[in-house]
Amino acid sequence: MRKTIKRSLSVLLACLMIMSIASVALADGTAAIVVGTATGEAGDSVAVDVTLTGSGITNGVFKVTYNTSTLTYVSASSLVDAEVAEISAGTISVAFAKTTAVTGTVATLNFTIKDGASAGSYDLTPSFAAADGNYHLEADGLFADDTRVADVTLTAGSVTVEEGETEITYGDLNDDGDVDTSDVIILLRYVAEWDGYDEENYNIDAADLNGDDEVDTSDVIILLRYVAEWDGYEELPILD
Ligand SMILES: [Ca+2]
Ligand SMILES: [Ca+2]
Repeated sequence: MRKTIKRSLSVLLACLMIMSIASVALADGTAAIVVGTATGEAGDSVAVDVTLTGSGITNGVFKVTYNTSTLTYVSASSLVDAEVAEISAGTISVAFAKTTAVTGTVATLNFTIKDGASAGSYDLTPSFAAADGNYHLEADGLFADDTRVADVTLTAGSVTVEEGETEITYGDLNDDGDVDTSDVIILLRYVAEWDGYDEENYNIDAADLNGDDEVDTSDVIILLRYVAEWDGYEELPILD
């Protein structure tokens, strides 16, 4: 049933596009398309609302572009049965047609933030190439006297990617997932200031095993005892 409705909507939209190319009447009205914002970390799902304001707008087609190296478009949900589709990598088309005026959230776009995405703010940009004919907002009824809205304000949104909390495995200086004698050797050499045994090559943040904000021989002793399975050294760090 829903499929049928969607298909009819597509046909209707196609007809409307042809009709609007044939006779373009510019309305005095104004409208705005605003893309919202969302925040998350790599791997998170985020949802961004696309809202429309304006008077008597019944149908339209516009695009939203996004950064494909940071986001993956997943799906869209819509309160107005808009047709939302990724028409090319990084470009989402939003089309809607109603017999009554549409205002508010036209679609909610769902993305996932790619693993390894760098922290920062990434724009979601609505575009509205009126000259192109396919992209337009119209007011005053679906079937007759459609008038194209001339003055559309577009406001970009964004997805802000935050730095994820990196979990520290205390004692694992070489980040191989194990805490063992190789980590003891690295820590000994770091404390003895051997060349190449530094923060650049090893996870020295994981080496402060007594929580005194220093990495020194007391931490070496704790790590040795942990690896040798001394009583009372079952879990790192050892804070007292
Ligand atoms: Ca290790
Ligand atoms: Ca320490």
